[in-house]
Amino acid sequence: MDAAQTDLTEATISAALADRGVALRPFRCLNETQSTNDDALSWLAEATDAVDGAFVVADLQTKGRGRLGRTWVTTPGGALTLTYLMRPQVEQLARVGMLGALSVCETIRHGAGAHVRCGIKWPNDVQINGRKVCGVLPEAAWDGSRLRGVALGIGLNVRLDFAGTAQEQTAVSLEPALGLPIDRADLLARLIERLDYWRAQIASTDLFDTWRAHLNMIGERVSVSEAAGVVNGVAEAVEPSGALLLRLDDGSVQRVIAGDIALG
Ligand code: BT5
Repeated sequence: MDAAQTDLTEATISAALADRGVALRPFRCLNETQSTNDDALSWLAEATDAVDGAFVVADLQTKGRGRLGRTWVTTPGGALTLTYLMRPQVEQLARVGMLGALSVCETIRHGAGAHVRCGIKWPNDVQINGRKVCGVLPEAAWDGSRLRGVALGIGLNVRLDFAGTAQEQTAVSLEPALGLPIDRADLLARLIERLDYWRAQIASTDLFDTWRAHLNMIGERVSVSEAAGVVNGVAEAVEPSGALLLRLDDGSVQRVIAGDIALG
């Protein structure tokens, strides 16, 4: 393994956080786990030191999930697989996914060359040059009607090779896209710095405005697959709630709360 590609261990993570001036906090670093979101949700239930900003990171995730029970693919050492814990207010829940995608986008953009077009595909995929480099999965934990906390899951491809896989045409990894070796502990520290920054701004209009400015399909003709089927139109705007406003061919506006968007 190259010197720039240190293992993810408690020691390398603590050192990277200190190097980047990021506050130390409780974190769990696992060699292998099923899903860091499950670990984070259990940690939230224990309630001991699962403070806002605590995180779980794993070198290998064997049952990573996406939205709607979809599978999230990783290989050992190939990705940053992270869940960041938050204890936001209920009315801030819609902001959690925005905060995750925006933090990843800014982490990637910082220091990347002009050939790297990094944007957010509504609602919260991070893409480089139109290919998915990161998926975000916020999952809330409730005690009856009281919000216990949120597990903000982030899967960021670092050096996964998608050749010959189902994601060959749609996914990308950071190292080939940037043309640079990436130290995952340092990448993690830079990402935590951005997550902390936007966590502190969760109620601000700046978070929504900056997320919106990073969206890459506004003004484009798109098709959106949602539970009720596929709708086509122009992605006209987004609301502070995160909903997408789609201008249909008959001139009416449809509000889409959740779905998968594609160009064309
Ligand atoms: C997501 O779902 O994009 C959210 C993914 C969240 C993963 C993180 S990893 C840490 C935490 N722990 C977990 O168990 N999950 C979170 P969705 O929008 O539903 O996208 C899933 C789809 O993306 C799949 O159906 C594939 O088509 C595609 N896909 C799977 N793995 C991929 C990868 N590594 N890179 C790019 N695309 C992928």
